[in-house]
Amino acid sequence: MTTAHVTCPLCEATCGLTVALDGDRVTGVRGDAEDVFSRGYLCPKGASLGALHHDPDRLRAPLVKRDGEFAEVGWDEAFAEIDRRLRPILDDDRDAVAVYAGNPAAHNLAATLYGPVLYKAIGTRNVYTAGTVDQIPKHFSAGYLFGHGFSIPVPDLDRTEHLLVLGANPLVSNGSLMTAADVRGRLRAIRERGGKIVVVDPRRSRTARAADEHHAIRPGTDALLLFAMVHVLFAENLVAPGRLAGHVTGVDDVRELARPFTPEAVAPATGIDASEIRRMTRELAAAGRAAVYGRIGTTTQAFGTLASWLVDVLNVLTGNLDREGGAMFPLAAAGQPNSASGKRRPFTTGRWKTRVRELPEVFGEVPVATLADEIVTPGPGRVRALLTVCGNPCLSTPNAQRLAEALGQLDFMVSLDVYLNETTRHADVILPGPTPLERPHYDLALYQLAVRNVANWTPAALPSELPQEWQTLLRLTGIVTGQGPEADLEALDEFVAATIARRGGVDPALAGDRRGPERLVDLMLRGGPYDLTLADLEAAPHGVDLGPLRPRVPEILSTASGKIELAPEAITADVPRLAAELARVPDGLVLIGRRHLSSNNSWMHNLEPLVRGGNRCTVQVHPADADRLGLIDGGRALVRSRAGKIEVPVEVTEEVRPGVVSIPHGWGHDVPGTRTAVAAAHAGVNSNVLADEILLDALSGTAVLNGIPVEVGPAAP
Ligand SMILES: Nc1nc2c(c(=O)[nH]1)N[C@H]1C(S)=C(S)[C@@H](COP(=O)(O)OP(=O)(O)OC[C@H]3O[C@@H](n4cnc5c(=O)[nH]c(N)nc54)[C@H](O)[C@@H]3O)O[C@H]1N2
Ligand SMILES: Nc1nc2c(c(=O)[nH]1)N[C@H]1C(S)=C(S)[C@@H](COP(=O)(O)OP(=O)(O)OC[C@H]3O[C@@H](n4cnc5c(=O)[nH]c(N)nc54)[C@H](O)[C@@H]3O)O[C@H]1N2
Ligand code: SF4
Ligand SMILES: [Mo]
Repeated sequence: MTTAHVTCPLCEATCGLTVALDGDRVTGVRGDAEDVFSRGYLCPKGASLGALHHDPDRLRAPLVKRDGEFAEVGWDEAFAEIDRRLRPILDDDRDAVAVYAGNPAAHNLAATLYGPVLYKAIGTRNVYTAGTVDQIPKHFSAGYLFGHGFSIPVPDLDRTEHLLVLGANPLVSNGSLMTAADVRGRLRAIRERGGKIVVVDPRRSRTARAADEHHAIRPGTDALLLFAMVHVLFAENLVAPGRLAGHVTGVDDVRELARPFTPEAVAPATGIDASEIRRMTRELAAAGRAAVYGRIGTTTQAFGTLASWLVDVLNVLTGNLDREGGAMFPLAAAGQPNSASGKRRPFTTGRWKTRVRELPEVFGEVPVATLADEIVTPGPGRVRALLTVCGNPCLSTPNAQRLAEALGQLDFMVSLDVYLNETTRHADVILPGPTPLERPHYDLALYQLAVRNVANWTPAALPSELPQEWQTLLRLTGIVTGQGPEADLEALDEFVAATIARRGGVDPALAGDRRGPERLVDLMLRGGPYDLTLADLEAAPHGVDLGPLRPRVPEILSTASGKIELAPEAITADVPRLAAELARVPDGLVLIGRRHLSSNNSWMHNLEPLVRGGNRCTVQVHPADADRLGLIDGGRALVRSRAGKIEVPVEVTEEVRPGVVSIPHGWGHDVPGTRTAVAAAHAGVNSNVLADEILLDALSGTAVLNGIPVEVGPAAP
């Protein structure tokens, strides 16, 4: 019996886990009580790492499709097939090859480091990620406000006394754009020290139930509420940026922009009383240390960028940005933007536009909502090949049915994935990778959003029969750069290491014999702000605590002016569209999503321990709506939108507000040609058949996944 200490890579919380091993069998997974960040916390998903590792359906060899059937092949054969079929398309038009990188790519060290190398080598403008069904509005607003799309303030959970949460359910999601292992304990501690938690959410979520106060807002109207709060701050002389005053421009512009958004004006649309909005604002302003925090419910909606911007406008105007207990900028040990180069390249968006719908690029990518358009619309520049990396867009992106049909029109598709599932069944070649226990891990992306500065290195707990994904990604890089499947991977890796070393201002030779991600992380740590090396982290299996968040203004600011630019034109240009909402009388039902502690988007439903306990894929309907629509609890509903229709079991509950129905995403596993037996037996339905690819946040192109107009009625018997 041995034990291994690993950082869980399944969600953003980065819990430390202790894995008990008997040879190569996982016999148990516990929270690591000594982990400097998570202190023993774990959730059902982390506890299922062993089930994932041993899942018989998980792919253990490359698959190539021949005459419509997948066959297991050797790695050389798989790469030869890719070279043969992808090269002619690339030689003809680089943009004809699209990339879709999914959520686990951000939790996967190989994909984080070597994925972008490959995408750049392909040289396509058609880069799509799960970001445009997620957080791109926050990058957009952070980029313009602070100068870098990754300069995202996170609530200083451990010291705040007042937390205003909009559109997030961290007690279930375990936190997002807020890396906070054991968020449950951290939120409880806020209340134990006399602080207050206020939740704005159309659903009485688990977090709402645990809060002091819950406001059931109408979906998609957060920007109106937040603007009204800004209005009240100005109207009642509560604007107090404090230390930030000398570091902010645009405050007067914000005052003018907020003028029409009085509490009375926004009350009908938001469903929140004007007097409540005034009280919420006064309490926020009066709190010594407060943070406003918004997540999925505020980003994947019609005014995602405006809402994300206004969250930080409130933080700035109340003096809570960059203050202890407020919304602060983490300082990660590795990979922090700007840390060494110190160059100021003003943030910009729209450097290119998509071919069919002319949607602007943001943060180097374009909206996945238009991927199907790019495949099905003929003409020069049409997408003819697709590479997916850790993604399941057939379940996770809007008008999923149309996308699935579009994938059938591709000339070639490659997927890096651990399952043959709803998306990868469309691929011609599937390249599997090792499990989280078979690969090293360091949470490069998420430590940049952590509520406490920490660093934790995980060596591979078990050997893998499969190549590491960084090797697979480099081999693909060799292919797309014309060096063929036998390209010199050493030389390619040397090149990547030299680039990382230059960026960090360190000598690549310092990493000695290390290769692959080990070398890159070592170089990044050496170039980082704490003078750490990988050896330091290897000597600390429970992590290194680098202390609470510290103020970073003005050093963090990389805007053209060197200030926080509170009213950038690129954002305020969308305010008239929001103002038009004031006159709109809300009518009809709208659909929102929801998450469950035992789910992880679409892909962990093949693990028995996570799907036990009844069908979770139901449409939640308020009793008043159920009566009006003739729906009964346990019956079946037909839900339609412009994009499609699905049938789904009804759950009548007061958890959702009237006028709102909720269906979780990531289900619909009953399609033919997959190899996920457990998931197929717990299929559920695909809610993204209803999500409309036409409905986007205007600025960022992020899909509207919350607030989709729908009609609901009883399904035909
Ligand atoms: N309606 C609605 N839709 C949503 C959302 C919503 O709230 N409502 N949420 C959105 C959000 S926030 C996100 S992030 C997206 C997620 O969208 P996606 O990232 O497209 O979907 P996932 O379900 O995360 O699928 C991950 C895929 O990666 C594979 N995978 C897992 N681990 C590995 C690995 O180590 N290596 C490789 N190569 N593959 C791996 C899995 O088998 C699976 O196929 O969904 C979005 N869609
Ligand atoms: N257990 C579990 N954890 C996860 C995931 C998972 O699938 N399962 N997914 C991971 C991923 S990829 C992400 S991005 C994060 C997401 O992390 P969170 O954003 O915390 O996750 P959600 O549970 O989707 O919370 C969104 C909340 O917004 C509410 N909402 C919907 N529309 C609106 C609106 O218009 N306004 C407001 N104010 N609220 C609205 C919903 O009712 C819901 O409670 O979770 C991550 N963690
Ligand atoms: S909360 Fe997230 S990081 Fe922690 S055990 Fe669960 S899935 Fe893993
Ligand atoms: Mo996400």
